[in-house]
Amino acid sequence: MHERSIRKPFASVRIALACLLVLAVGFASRGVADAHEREYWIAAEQVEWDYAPLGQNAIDPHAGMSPWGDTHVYDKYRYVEYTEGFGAPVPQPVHRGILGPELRAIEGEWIVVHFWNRTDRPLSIHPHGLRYTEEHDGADWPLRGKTCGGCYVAPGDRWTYRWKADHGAAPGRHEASSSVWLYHSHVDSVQDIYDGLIGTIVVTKRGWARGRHDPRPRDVDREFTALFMVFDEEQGEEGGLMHSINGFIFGNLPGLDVQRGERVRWYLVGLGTEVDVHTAHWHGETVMEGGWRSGRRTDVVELLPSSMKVVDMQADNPGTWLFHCHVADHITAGMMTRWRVY
Ligand SMILES: [Cu+2]
Repeated sequence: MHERSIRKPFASVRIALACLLVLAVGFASRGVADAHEREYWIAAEQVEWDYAPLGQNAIDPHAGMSPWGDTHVYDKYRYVEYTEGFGAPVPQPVHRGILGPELRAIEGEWIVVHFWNRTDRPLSIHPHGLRYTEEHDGADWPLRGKTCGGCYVAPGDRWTYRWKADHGAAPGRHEASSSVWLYHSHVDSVQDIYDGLIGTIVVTKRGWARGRHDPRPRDVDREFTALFMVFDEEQGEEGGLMHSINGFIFGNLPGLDVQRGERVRWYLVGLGTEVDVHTAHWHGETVMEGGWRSGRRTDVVELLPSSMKVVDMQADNPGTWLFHCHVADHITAGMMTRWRVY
Protein backbone atom coordinates (compact mmCIF):
# COMPACT_ATOMS: atom_id res chain seq x y z
CA MET A 1 0.00 0.00 0.00
CA HIS A 2 2.79 2.37 0.82
CA GLU A 3 5.21 1.34 -1.87
CA ARG A 4 6.48 4.13 -4.00
CA SER A 5 5.11 4.08 -7.49
CA ILE A 6 7.63 4.89 -10.20
CA ARG A 7 6.16 4.93 -13.69
CA LYS A 8 8.35 3.88 -16.60
CA PRO A 9 7.10 5.20 -19.92
CA PHE A 10 8.79 2.46 -21.96
CA ALA A 11 9.27 -1.08 -20.77
CA SER A 12 9.22 -3.05 -24.00
CA VAL A 13 11.76 -3.59 -26.74
CA ARG A 14 8.97 -3.60 -29.30
CA ILE A 15 9.65 0.04 -29.89
CA ALA A 16 7.38 0.70 -32.84
CA LEU A 17 4.32 -0.89 -31.28
CA ALA A 18 4.97 0.70 -27.92
CA CYS A 19 5.43 4.14 -29.48
CA LEU A 20 2.15 3.89 -31.34
CA LEU A 21 0.32 2.78 -28.22
CA VAL A 22 1.85 5.49 -26.06
CA LEU A 23 1.12 8.18 -28.64
CA ALA A 24 -2.49 7.04 -29.01
CA VAL A 25 -3.05 7.00 -25.26
CA GLY A 26 -1.21 10.30 -24.88
CA PHE A 27 -3.33 12.13 -27.45
CA ALA A 28 -6.53 10.60 -26.11
CA SER A 29 -5.84 11.66 -22.53
CA ARG A 30 -4.67 15.09 -23.68
CA GLY A 31 -7.94 15.65 -25.51
CA VAL A 32 -9.95 14.77 -22.44
CA ALA A 33 -7.77 16.73 -20.04
CA ASP A 34 -7.64 19.87 -22.16
CA ALA A 35 -11.41 20.08 -22.26
CA HIS A 36 -11.70 19.76 -18.52
CA GLU A 37 -12.35 22.72 -16.27
CA ARG A 38 -12.31 22.84 -12.52
CA GLU A 39 -14.64 25.55 -11.25
CA TYR A 40 -14.39 27.35 -7.94
CA TRP A 41 -16.54 29.98 -6.25
CA ILE A 42 -14.41 32.23 -4.07
CA ALA A 43 -15.40 35.35 -2.16
CA ALA A 44 -13.09 37.83 -0.48
CA GLU A 45 -14.45 38.66 2.97
CA GLN A 46 -13.56 40.68 6.06
CA VAL A 47 -13.02 38.51 9.12
CA GLU A 48 -11.55 38.52 12.59
CA TRP A 49 -8.45 36.35 12.69
CA ASP A 50 -7.10 34.81 15.89
CA TYR A 51 -3.38 33.96 15.72
CA ALA A 52 -3.62 32.00 18.99
CA PRO A 53 -7.11 30.49 19.41
CA LEU A 54 -5.88 28.31 22.30
CA GLY A 55 -5.17 31.54 24.17
CA GLN A 56 -1.77 30.38 25.29
CA ASN A 57 1.70 29.30 24.26
CA ALA A 58 0.95 25.65 23.53
CA ILE A 59 4.63 24.69 23.36
CA ASP A 60 5.78 26.31 26.60
CA PRO A 61 2.82 27.75 28.59
CA HIS A 62 5.08 29.17 31.30
CA ALA A 63 7.00 31.27 28.77
CA GLY A 64 3.80 32.95 27.58
CA MET A 65 3.47 34.76 24.26
CA SER A 66 4.39 38.35 25.19
CA PRO A 67 4.66 40.74 23.48
CA TRP A 68 3.39 38.97 20.33
CA GLY A 69 0.40 37.38 21.99
CA ASP A 70 -0.65 40.39 24.12
CA THR A 71 -3.11 41.06 21.32
CA HIS A 72 -3.73 38.08 19.06
CA VAL A 73 -7.01 38.89 17.33
CA TYR A 74 -6.96 41.28 14.38
CA ASP A 75 -9.21 42.35 11.50
CA LYS A 76 -8.17 40.51 8.34
CA TYR A 77 -9.37 39.74 4.82
CA ARG A 78 -9.62 36.20 3.52
CA TYR A 79 -10.54 34.23 0.44
CA VAL A 80 -13.43 31.90 1.32
CA GLU A 81 -14.62 29.05 -0.90
CA TYR A 82 -18.33 28.44 -1.54
CA THR A 83 -20.32 25.70 -3.18
CA GLU A 84 -21.59 26.28 -6.73
CA GLY A 85 -23.23 29.65 -7.22
CA PHE A 86 -22.01 30.95 -3.83
CA GLY A 87 -24.31 28.54 -1.97
CA ALA A 88 -22.67 27.53 1.29
CA PRO A 89 -19.13 28.02 2.64
CA VAL A 90 -16.87 25.03 1.98
CA PRO A 91 -14.92 23.95 5.08
CA GLN A 92 -11.20 23.41 4.54
CA PRO A 93 -8.63 21.35 6.46
CA VAL A 94 -8.03 23.07 9.80
CA HIS A 95 -4.27 23.13 9.30
CA ARG A 96 -4.61 25.58 6.38
CA GLY A 97 -5.50 28.33 8.82
CA ILE A 98 -5.54 31.76 7.22
CA LEU A 99 -4.77 30.39 3.74
CA GLY A 100 -7.49 30.68 1.15
CA PRO A 101 -8.90 27.59 -0.58
CA GLU A 102 -6.57 25.16 -2.25
CA LEU A 103 -7.13 25.19 -6.02
CA ARG A 104 -6.21 22.06 -7.94
CA ALA A 105 -5.75 20.96 -11.52
CA ILE A 106 -4.19 18.15 -13.49
CA GLU A 107 -1.71 19.25 -16.15
CA GLY A 108 -3.69 20.35 -19.21
CA GLU A 109 -6.82 21.43 -17.33
CA TRP A 110 -8.30 24.88 -16.81
CA ILE A 111 -8.99 26.46 -13.43
CA VAL A 112 -12.06 28.72 -13.52
CA VAL A 113 -12.59 30.94 -10.48
CA HIS A 114 -15.82 32.86 -9.99
CA PHE A 115 -14.63 35.68 -7.75
CA TRP A 116 -16.91 37.90 -5.68
CA ASN A 117 -15.38 40.82 -3.83
CA ARG A 118 -17.56 41.16 -0.73
CA THR A 119 -15.17 43.59 1.01
CA ASP A 120 -14.81 47.38 1.15
CA ARG A 121 -11.72 47.61 -1.12
CA PRO A 122 -10.88 46.77 -4.74
CA LEU A 123 -9.20 43.36 -4.89
CA SER A 124 -8.21 40.67 -7.37
CA ILE A 125 -6.68 37.21 -7.65
CA HIS A 126 -3.27 36.87 -9.29
CA PRO A 127 -2.01 33.29 -9.77
CA HIS A 128 1.62 32.28 -9.98
CA GLY A 129 2.69 29.67 -12.49
CA LEU A 130 -0.49 29.20 -14.51
CA ARG A 131 -1.01 30.51 -18.03
CA TYR A 132 -3.38 33.45 -18.54
CA THR A 133 -4.16 36.35 -20.82
CA GLU A 134 -3.80 39.96 -19.64
CA GLU A 135 -7.45 40.12 -18.62
CA HIS A 136 -6.93 37.24 -16.21
CA ASP A 137 -3.55 38.31 -14.77
CA GLY A 138 -5.28 39.80 -11.74
CA ALA A 139 -2.59 42.46 -11.32
CA ASP A 140 -3.46 46.14 -11.28
CA TRP A 141 -0.95 48.86 -12.12
CA PRO A 142 -1.70 52.44 -13.09
CA LEU A 143 -0.85 52.49 -16.80
CA ARG A 144 -2.67 49.26 -17.53
CA GLY A 145 -5.97 51.08 -17.34
CA LYS A 146 -9.38 49.67 -18.06
CA THR A 147 -8.36 46.97 -20.52
CA CYS A 148 -7.87 44.54 -17.68
CA GLY A 149 -11.19 43.39 -16.26
CA GLY A 150 -9.86 40.92 -13.75
CA CYS A 151 -7.13 43.19 -12.44
CA TYR A 152 -9.37 45.44 -10.38
CA VAL A 153 -12.57 44.02 -8.95
CA ALA A 154 -14.43 46.82 -7.16
CA PRO A 155 -16.28 46.22 -3.87
CA GLY A 156 -19.40 44.19 -4.58
CA ASP A 157 -18.29 43.28 -8.12
CA ARG A 158 -17.56 39.86 -9.60
CA TRP A 159 -15.12 38.50 -12.16
CA THR A 160 -14.54 35.05 -13.58
CA TYR A 161 -10.87 34.15 -13.94
CA ARG A 162 -9.70 31.55 -16.44
CA TRP A 163 -6.22 30.12 -15.98
CA LYS A 164 -4.66 27.12 -17.68
CA ALA A 165 -2.53 24.59 -15.84
CA ASP A 166 -0.47 23.99 -18.97
CA HIS A 167 2.86 22.23 -19.39
CA GLY A 168 4.63 25.28 -17.98
CA ALA A 169 2.62 25.05 -14.75
CA ALA A 170 3.24 21.34 -14.24
CA PRO A 171 6.23 19.73 -12.53
CA GLY A 172 9.38 19.37 -14.60
CA ARG A 173 10.87 16.03 -15.60
CA HIS A 174 12.78 15.40 -12.39
CA GLU A 175 10.45 17.12 -9.94
CA ALA A 176 7.83 15.70 -7.60
CA SER A 177 4.53 14.65 -9.20
CA SER A 178 2.80 17.88 -8.13
CA SER A 179 3.79 21.56 -7.98
CA VAL A 180 2.63 24.26 -5.60
CA TRP A 181 1.95 27.85 -6.68
CA LEU A 182 0.88 30.88 -4.68
CA TYR A 183 -2.04 33.11 -5.53
CA HIS A 184 -2.83 36.46 -3.94
CA SER A 185 -4.64 39.74 -4.47
CA HIS A 186 -2.61 42.18 -6.56
CA VAL A 187 -4.41 45.56 -6.54
CA ASP A 188 -2.29 46.89 -3.66
CA SER A 189 -0.24 43.72 -3.59
CA VAL A 190 1.83 44.47 -0.48
CA GLN A 191 -1.18 45.45 1.64
CA ASP A 192 -3.42 42.77 0.14
CA ILE A 193 -0.95 40.02 1.10
CA TYR A 194 -0.45 41.37 4.63
CA ASP A 195 -4.23 41.56 4.97
CA GLY A 196 -4.44 37.80 4.41
CA LEU A 197 -5.51 37.47 0.76
CA ILE A 198 -3.30 34.48 0.01
CA GLY A 199 -3.80 30.90 -1.14
CA THR A 200 -2.17 28.03 -3.01
CA ILE A 201 -2.64 26.07 -6.22
CA VAL A 202 -1.49 22.48 -6.71
CA VAL A 203 -0.91 21.16 -10.24
CA THR A 204 -0.48 17.40 -10.64
CA LYS A 205 1.61 16.10 -13.51
CA ARG A 206 -0.35 14.42 -16.31
CA GLY A 207 -0.68 10.71 -15.59
CA TRP A 208 0.01 11.06 -11.87
CA ALA A 209 -3.43 12.04 -10.54
CA ARG A 210 -5.47 9.56 -8.52
CA GLY A 211 -8.21 9.72 -11.12
CA ARG A 212 -10.19 11.84 -13.54
CA HIS A 213 -12.17 13.35 -10.65
CA ASP A 214 -9.45 13.30 -8.04
CA PRO A 215 -6.50 15.49 -9.04
CA ARG A 216 -4.45 14.64 -5.96
CA PRO A 217 -1.12 12.93 -6.75
CA ARG A 218 -1.27 9.15 -6.41
CA ASP A 219 2.24 8.64 -5.06
CA VAL A 220 1.47 10.29 -1.69
CA ASP A 221 -1.08 9.51 1.04
CA ARG A 222 -1.42 12.92 2.67
CA GLU A 223 -0.62 16.53 1.83
CA PHE A 224 -0.02 19.57 4.01
CA THR A 225 0.60 23.21 3.10
CA ALA A 226 2.59 25.57 5.34
CA LEU A 227 2.98 29.32 4.82
CA PHE A 228 5.85 30.90 6.76
CA MET A 229 5.20 34.63 7.04
CA VAL A 230 5.57 37.48 9.52
CA PHE A 231 2.31 39.45 9.38
CA ASP A 232 2.83 43.08 10.35
CA GLU A 233 -0.25 44.13 12.34
CA GLU A 234 1.02 47.31 14.02
CA GLN A 235 3.22 49.22 11.55
CA GLY A 236 6.40 47.44 12.57
CA GLU A 237 5.88 47.43 16.35
CA GLU A 238 7.44 44.22 17.68
CA GLY A 239 4.27 43.03 19.43
CA GLY A 240 2.39 43.22 16.12
CA LEU A 241 4.92 41.18 14.13
CA MET A 242 3.07 37.88 14.06
CA HIS A 243 5.66 35.21 13.25
CA SER A 244 3.16 32.69 12.00
CA ILE A 245 2.77 29.40 10.20
CA ASN A 246 -0.55 29.53 8.32
CA GLY A 247 -1.53 32.43 10.57
CA PHE A 248 -0.88 30.67 13.90
CA ILE A 249 1.80 31.35 16.53
CA PHE A 250 3.24 29.49 19.55
CA GLY A 251 1.91 26.00 18.80
CA ASN A 252 -1.65 27.05 17.95
CA LEU A 253 -1.61 25.49 14.47
CA PRO A 254 -3.80 22.32 14.59
CA GLY A 255 -4.23 19.29 12.41
CA LEU A 256 -0.73 18.23 11.34
CA ASP A 257 -1.43 14.57 12.16
CA VAL A 258 -0.29 11.59 10.10
CA GLN A 259 -0.41 7.81 10.45
CA ARG A 260 2.79 5.84 10.66
CA GLY A 261 3.77 4.56 7.24
CA GLU A 262 2.10 7.33 5.28
CA ARG A 263 3.88 9.08 2.46
CA VAL A 264 3.41 12.76 3.24
CA ARG A 265 3.92 15.66 0.85
CA TRP A 266 4.50 19.12 2.29
CA TYR A 267 3.95 22.23 0.19
CA LEU A 268 6.06 24.98 1.76
CA VAL A 269 5.57 28.62 0.82
CA GLY A 270 6.90 31.92 2.11
CA LEU A 271 5.80 35.53 1.76
CA GLY A 272 6.54 38.89 3.31
CA THR A 273 9.57 41.17 3.36
CA GLU A 274 13.28 41.06 4.25
CA VAL A 275 12.62 39.63 7.71
CA ASP A 276 10.94 36.69 6.03
CA VAL A 277 14.00 34.49 5.79
CA HIS A 278 12.71 31.19 7.13
CA THR A 279 14.11 27.71 7.62
CA ALA A 280 11.34 25.15 8.02
CA HIS A 281 12.54 22.34 10.27
CA TRP A 282 10.93 19.04 11.30
CA HIS A 283 11.89 17.08 14.36
CA GLY A 284 11.51 13.31 14.09
CA GLU A 285 11.85 12.83 10.33
CA THR A 286 13.89 13.84 7.35
CA VAL A 287 12.43 14.87 3.99
CA MET A 288 13.34 14.74 0.32
CA GLU A 289 13.38 18.33 -0.94
CA GLY A 290 12.06 18.34 -4.49
CA GLY A 291 10.31 14.98 -4.27
CA TRP A 292 10.95 11.26 -3.94
CA ARG A 293 12.79 10.79 -7.18
CA SER A 294 15.23 13.66 -7.30
CA GLY A 295 15.24 15.04 -3.81
CA ARG A 296 17.94 16.32 -1.55
CA ARG A 297 17.75 14.65 1.87
CA THR A 298 17.46 17.22 4.64
CA ASP A 299 15.42 18.23 7.65
CA VAL A 300 15.60 22.00 7.02
CA VAL A 301 14.13 23.77 3.98
CA GLU A 302 15.03 27.37 3.16
CA LEU A 303 12.21 29.78 2.30
CA LEU A 304 12.33 33.37 1.04
CA PRO A 305 9.37 35.66 0.27
CA SER A 306 7.35 33.91 -2.46
CA SER A 307 9.30 30.65 -2.28
CA MET A 308 7.23 27.63 -3.35
CA LYS A 309 8.73 24.24 -2.50
CA VAL A 310 7.61 20.62 -2.46
CA VAL A 311 9.11 18.05 -0.10
CA ASP A 312 8.24 14.39 0.48
CA MET A 313 8.43 12.52 3.77
CA GLN A 314 8.08 8.86 4.68
CA ALA A 315 6.49 9.10 8.13
CA ASP A 316 7.89 6.17 10.08
CA ASN A 317 8.83 7.59 13.46
CA PRO A 318 5.85 7.72 15.86
CA GLY A 319 5.78 10.63 18.24
CA THR A 320 4.78 14.22 18.86
CA TRP A 321 7.34 16.46 17.19
CA LEU A 322 8.14 20.11 16.70
CA PHE A 323 7.78 21.79 13.32
CA HIS A 324 9.29 25.26 13.42
CA CYS A 325 11.31 27.97 11.77
CA HIS A 326 14.97 27.55 12.74
CA VAL A 327 15.86 31.27 12.63
CA ALA A 328 16.67 32.14 16.26
CA ASP A 329 14.66 35.36 16.47
CA HIS A 330 11.68 33.60 14.90
CA ILE A 331 11.78 30.74 17.43
CA THR A 332 11.61 33.33 20.21
CA ALA A 333 8.63 34.96 18.50
CA GLY A 334 6.70 31.70 18.36
CA MET A 335 7.04 30.54 14.73
CA MET A 336 6.50 26.93 15.71
CA THR A 337 3.95 24.22 16.15
CA ARG A 338 3.63 20.47 16.77
CA TRP A 339 3.02 17.66 14.33
CA ARG A 340 2.31 14.03 15.13
CA VAL A 341 2.98 10.57 13.74
CA TYR A 342 0.46 8.12 15.20
CU1 LIG B 1 11.48 32.24 10.25
